[in-house]
Amino acid sequence: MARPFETGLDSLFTNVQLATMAGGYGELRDGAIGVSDGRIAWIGLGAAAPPAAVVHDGRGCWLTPGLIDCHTHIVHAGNRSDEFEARLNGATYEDIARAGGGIMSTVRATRAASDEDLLRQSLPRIASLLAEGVTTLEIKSGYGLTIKAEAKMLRVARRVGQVLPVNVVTTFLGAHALPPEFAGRADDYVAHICEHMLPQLAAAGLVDAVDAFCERIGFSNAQTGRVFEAARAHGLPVKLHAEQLSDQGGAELVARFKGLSADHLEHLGEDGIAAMAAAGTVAVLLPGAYYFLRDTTPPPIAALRAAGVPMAVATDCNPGTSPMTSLLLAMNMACTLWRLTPQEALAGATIHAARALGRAADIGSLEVGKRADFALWDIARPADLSYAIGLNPCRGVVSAGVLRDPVVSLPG
Ligand code: DI6
Ligand code: FE
Repeated sequence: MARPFETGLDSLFTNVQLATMAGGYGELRDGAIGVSDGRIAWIGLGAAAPPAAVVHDGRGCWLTPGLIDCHTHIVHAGNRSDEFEARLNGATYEDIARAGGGIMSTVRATRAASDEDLLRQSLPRIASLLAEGVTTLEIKSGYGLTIKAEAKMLRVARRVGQVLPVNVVTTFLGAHALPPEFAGRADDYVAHICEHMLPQLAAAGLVDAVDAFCERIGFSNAQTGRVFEAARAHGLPVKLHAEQLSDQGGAELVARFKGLSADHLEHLGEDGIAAMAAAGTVAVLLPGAYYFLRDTTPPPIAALRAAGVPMAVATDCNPGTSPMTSLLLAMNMACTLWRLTPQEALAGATIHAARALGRAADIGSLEVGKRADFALWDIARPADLSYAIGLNPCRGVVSAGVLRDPVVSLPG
């Protein structure tokens, strides 16, 4: 069907204040942004805008790139409020993990759930993110730990992107914990990951990137390296849960593989920072886990900043260490707990998050040619997004050029 204005735009969002985040941060007052074929086709002053088939009045709202949550375990079954209580009564996260709870308790619940059940339990959490302007979401596996159950998690993650207006990026996290079937045989499990799990899941088109938990209660530096070699053999990018509870040299390892990101980083040292800076590996900051575990060692923010390492901010939404479904809250925590500036926090949830997913050419900033993913906010200044706690000022979301209400209705 011919469009009404063959030479014009499909749609124009006018009367908006743009925080473009192009090159880090940029503002354009009294701006407008035009969309054609789901892509940004024009950006400029409203007064100079070309004709469009549909014009949306932004009523003076701020318009930012759609937010990107670049690190989540949001597809999982069950919850662990019992462990939250146990920790409040004195147990530590590592005690609970060693006693067979922790990640393994979510593995049991996730293995037992059907595809439909897993989707149904995960959708309300995802809807909570979408209500705050999230347009791209990374979802990790890692609570299945068998080929069948990891495939189920990744299938459900892909399905999320079909039933809700969100762009989903999947990450295979088979090396999250040692499953009981391989108790005492971690090296055998790593071999199983490399020789069977990853090849089959990658062949099924379920894997966009590969991650591991490099930690005393996870996998060693050498074991993680083997997983990364396998990822490289399949042409898949890598990222890593690194230096969360102790310094395992994970950041240097993932940098050596030119990894997309090293995540958590509370115990990151100078060598890791230098390696990340040289490799262009993004630091993904996860203040929700730090807060929820009452950690007291902050990641070396000032040193990362000084070294020019891009910093992303994400929820780490998971039932054990960060049952958080608000990216705005993660931004606030990154500022209050770790002294990021609000501009850094916004870059962390947009352009740097895009880079942590290897998608910076396509999303994360308002630039001609990128996907038309925006969020519209009833705020006076962009810093308000990191400042308010518990207020959701999102007034509209545009996903691939299509305007929707922040609140999405769930299927079924
Ligand atoms: N680090 C984390 O914070 C999450 N996974 C990881 O490797 C925690 C996962 C959980 O406790 O369920
Ligand atoms: Fe995580």
